[in-house]
Amino acid sequence: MSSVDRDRFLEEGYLIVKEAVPRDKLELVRTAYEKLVDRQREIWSAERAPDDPPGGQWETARQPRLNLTGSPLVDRLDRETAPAVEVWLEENIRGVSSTLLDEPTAAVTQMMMMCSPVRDHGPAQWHRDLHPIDTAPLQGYIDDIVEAGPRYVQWNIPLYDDSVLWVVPGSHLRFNTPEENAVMGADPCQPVPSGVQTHLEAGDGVVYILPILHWGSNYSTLLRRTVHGGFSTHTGIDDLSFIQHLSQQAADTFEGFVEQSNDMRQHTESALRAVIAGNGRAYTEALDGLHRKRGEKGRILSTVFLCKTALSIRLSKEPPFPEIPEDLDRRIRGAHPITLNWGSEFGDRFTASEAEALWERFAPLDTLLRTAEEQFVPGFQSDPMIYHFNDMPSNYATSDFIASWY
Ligand SMILES: O=C(O)CCC(=O)C(=O)O
Ligand SMILES: [Fe+2]
Repeated sequence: MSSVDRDRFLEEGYLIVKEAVPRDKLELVRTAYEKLVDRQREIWSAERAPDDPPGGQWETARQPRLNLTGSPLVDRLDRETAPAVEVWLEENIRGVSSTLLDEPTAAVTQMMMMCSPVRDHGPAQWHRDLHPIDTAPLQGYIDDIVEAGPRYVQWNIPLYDDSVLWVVPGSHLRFNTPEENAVMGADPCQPVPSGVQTHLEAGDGVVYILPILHWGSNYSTLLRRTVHGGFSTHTGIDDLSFIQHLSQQAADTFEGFVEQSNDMRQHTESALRAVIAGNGRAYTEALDGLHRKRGEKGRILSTVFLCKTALSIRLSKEPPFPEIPEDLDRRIRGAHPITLNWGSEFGDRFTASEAEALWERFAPLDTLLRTAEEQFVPGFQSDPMIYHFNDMPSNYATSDFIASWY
């Protein structure tokens, strides 16, 4: 494995890794992905809407994106295309991720590929991959990262030279500056002065910490085939039908990822049951099960994530309650395992009355996460909203959440 400067990664929020894909495997990986592009194009063409061009999304999307396991493409994986999956287990990708996460068994969360569009779409918008409405305010992430490092790391691994991505070094640990807000507020599709362009050679990777400000600077027709996804303590993949095509070792590794996720689901359920039972000690023990190395900052971030999980569980029961903004409703219905939202079936673990009791205990925290009036901060994956973008509830610790039950 390449030597990895974790301190620099934590400080700057990103790291370039040379030969993430070993040079002697690059051609094999390109061939596998190109076959998947062809298969995905067939799927998009068949799925196209009546008004779409013959190629469907391939022709209309700003950034056509393959999702290897979260779409019908999973059924089109086979021995020929297995290298597209197995590359995720390379030492310079998974091994490096383990070191950066300080987690011996880092799990692939999602496996995707970003492609160049058929016609020029120009620059996208600067953003953080963060939507606080259904996750947590930026300050919660910052404090958690400073305390014990990131819970999730994300990769771009171009199979052809790629200079599309820009980042703002260090922005994962702070709010936007007034200057950044002014520039992004005026036009989110232009360079910001604090930004740095990455220049990656084919097979190199850039790994970054999620709330970093970044920019897809040019979605032109220049050939782009950039592997994209991330690693965490558990995976978002639950359909393992594809592992039959992998080497035994790779198949075993993916089975391990799913076991890790099942454990995390169990810890999540235990934490929520402890809230229902009003057992503060069991609650903190369950949080320690989710992340043994994290302290109070980790616990309070997870508590905010669980507030959203509790809301999602409550909303899965009849009659749905409470009234929530449409954007929150849409997002909370989809699974988001890296923030402990396990999707709609997870609600089935709780009865309607448990869901109601659970939400009663989280509702005061939900109020603290809200703002008095709708407001907006540029650079998030969010429209104006009635939840805080940046600030966590002030002077509020896990002990205050527990104390609020009595
Ligand atoms: O195109 C890229 O490299 C960045 C993509 C991105 O930021 C996103 O889809 O969230
Ligand atoms: Fe992004």
